Amino acid sequence: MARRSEGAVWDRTAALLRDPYRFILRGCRRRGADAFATRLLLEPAVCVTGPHAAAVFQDHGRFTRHRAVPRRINRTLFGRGGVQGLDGAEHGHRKSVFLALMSPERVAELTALVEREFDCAAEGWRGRRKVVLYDEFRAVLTRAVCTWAGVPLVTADADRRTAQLTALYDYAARVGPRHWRSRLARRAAEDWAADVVGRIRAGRIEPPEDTAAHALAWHREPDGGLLDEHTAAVELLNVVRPVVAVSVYLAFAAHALHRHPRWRCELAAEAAAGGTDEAAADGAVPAAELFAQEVRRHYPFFPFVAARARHDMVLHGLRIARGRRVLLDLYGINHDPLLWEAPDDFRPERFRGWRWNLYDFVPQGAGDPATSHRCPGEPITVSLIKAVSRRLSRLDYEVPEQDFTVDMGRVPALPRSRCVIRVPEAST
Ligand code: MYR
Repeated sequence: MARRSEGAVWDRTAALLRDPYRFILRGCRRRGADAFATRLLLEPAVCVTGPHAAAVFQDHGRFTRHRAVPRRINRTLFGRGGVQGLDGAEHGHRKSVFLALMSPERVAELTALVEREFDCAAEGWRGRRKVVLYDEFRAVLTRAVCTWAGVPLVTADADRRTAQLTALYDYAARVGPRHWRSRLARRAAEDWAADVVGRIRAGRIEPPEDTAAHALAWHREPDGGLLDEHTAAVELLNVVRPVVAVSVYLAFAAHALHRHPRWRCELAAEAAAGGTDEAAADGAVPAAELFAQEVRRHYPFFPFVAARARHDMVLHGLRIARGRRVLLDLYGINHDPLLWEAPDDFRPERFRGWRWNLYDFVPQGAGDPATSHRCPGEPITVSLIKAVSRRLSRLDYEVPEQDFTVDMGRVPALPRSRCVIRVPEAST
């Protein structure tokens, strides 16, 4: 029998903000259910977890993304008019541009750019008293992704753009002055991206055809018209910003290499042997691949995603009214003991022989990336974690005393120290 969904009275926004990654899983466990009704942002809401809910959530006939994401997140992280808020055929058409930009060849080109920037940055780390890896990764990724995406970036502007792109995702879920910094950063970043789009359309710059800047400047909507300049800018940032946000995963990769030195040795040995991404002749998956996937499963990134019910429905025995905001737990699915053995342990070997499923390993969203809102950039994330982890594993560095605990009270979560290393002057 369906339970009523309107029972919750107290607003739980403060509890969600205190523990954003575990709020849904804990709420479900407390009730012994995979769904519960609550109240968030002063309106009734439903939280769901599990692969079944993840699959249902992707049905454009049952859920819409329209007005699903709170306004403050749209005004910072995503921007207005972007692909995240579209549904059905309109979403599929826009999403196809992003997928085309992320072919294996293009992912390899971005990886090579990141490796070059990493090597260049690492040269400058020698003898420095303190190297904060998360900050270094953000700068490396900004420079690489701008080149890759066809977005001109002069050296003098690199730090400012890195800070702006970071503020879009790093402060999006904050309240107070940080949130307003994120909003200001969005305005500045959109102006910057719109200027790039305008210059391309005016023939003043000509980035290669396979770049995001070119593709989005000339992308045609189903009605045959170009995107308006603002929307093209928002979508260009939807390519550039998430790549900079991969720095969060890279910081976690550094964290894992420190906490699990056996994997540092495995990766270093693989890199020394000229490790490639190809599975070995015997079908063995490279250690770097196992490691990268476990970094994405184990560490927190996106806590949950949001949609609104298109009509009244029952999900996991809970009645959900039309228009109700529904949050799908991502972190919880990746830590569900029914799906993962010892889910809180870091065990890359669990991915050996892993049978891929679109709904039970969901670090960057669930479902088929072509038809759902799952991030199309997962191959980029995996490739960059592998490349940087291999390089880090071979770098000669010391790890000074620091607070390595992961701050789960912020979104995105990060190691409190941001991962500090020291590279000796005469390292090899
Ligand atoms: C990106 O730039 O798209 C990836 C950034 C991921 C980390 C930021 C996560 C903020 C999530 C807010 C959750 C609100 C969802 C309704």
